[in-house]
Amino acid sequence: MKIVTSGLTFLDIDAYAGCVAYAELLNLQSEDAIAFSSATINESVTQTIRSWDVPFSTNYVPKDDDTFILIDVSEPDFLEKHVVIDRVEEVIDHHVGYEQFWDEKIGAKANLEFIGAACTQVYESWVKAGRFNEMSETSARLLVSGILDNTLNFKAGVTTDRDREAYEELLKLAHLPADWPALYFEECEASILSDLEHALINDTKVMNFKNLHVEKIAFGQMVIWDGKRVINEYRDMLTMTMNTQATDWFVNVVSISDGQSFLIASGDDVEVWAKKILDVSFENRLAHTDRLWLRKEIVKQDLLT
Ligand SMILES: [Mn+2]
Repeated sequence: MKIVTSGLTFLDIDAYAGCVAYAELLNLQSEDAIAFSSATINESVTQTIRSWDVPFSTNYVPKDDDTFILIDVSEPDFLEKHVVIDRVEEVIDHHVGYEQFWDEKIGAKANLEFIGAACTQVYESWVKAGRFNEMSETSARLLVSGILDNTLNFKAGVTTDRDREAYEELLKLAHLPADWPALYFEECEASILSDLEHALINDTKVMNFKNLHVEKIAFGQMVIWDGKRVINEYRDMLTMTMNTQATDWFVNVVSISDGQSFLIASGDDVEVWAKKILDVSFENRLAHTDRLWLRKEIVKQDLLT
């Protein structure tokens, strides 16, 4: 069986949707495949989305002859815990850094491109297979939501025309309400704020950076509608939560409504690093940017600096 899966610690809507829609495509092509993850499904998969009838397995244990398809992840140390790396047959991801690793392992079956959403790549796989008109309404709805989320309603710098085209085409099959973007992001924010600590931990990665003078930091991200409100009302809780995760940490509060990121640094080393790569100034460990930055864009910026 082909196990379509993603990362180790948490699953966002881009990964969740991409796994479900790609497994559906494989099933249509008479392949034995399921979408599976044992990771925590985060708040970007809203209660509304969870109420849809989504074929997604959370308790399957892979067998010795299973193979794996990775969606929305390619970092070898960050894969779903059941994945056996030598039995990965395909990777579809939009994060940078491990192109050469996968090229050497699986060649052309590694589809690694820096675009807005892995869901866009999955949509394109359907088109390439000539089966797009057979996609279920549920998969189309999921992919629409994954693209919206990962491109931040097309305001994120990672957004490409391919993401916009995929979204427009998927909308035709999705039959969602016209105000779905606002409904989706408001529901995400309400869910995050109802359990801020948990949401932040679920979207925190321990990472190292070329330009950073400490070995590693915990990098938390929160994508919400109104960042100013969250900073004003919840900053102490953000700080306390990150202090439980690591000595050195960084939080990126992504504010969709006003197109900014609010950045919080744990101390001097992290502040110096962020200043250097993002050209921002901090006051009392807090900075804000004049555009939206996603964590994966900050990773890229670090590599380019
Ligand atoms: Mn993604």
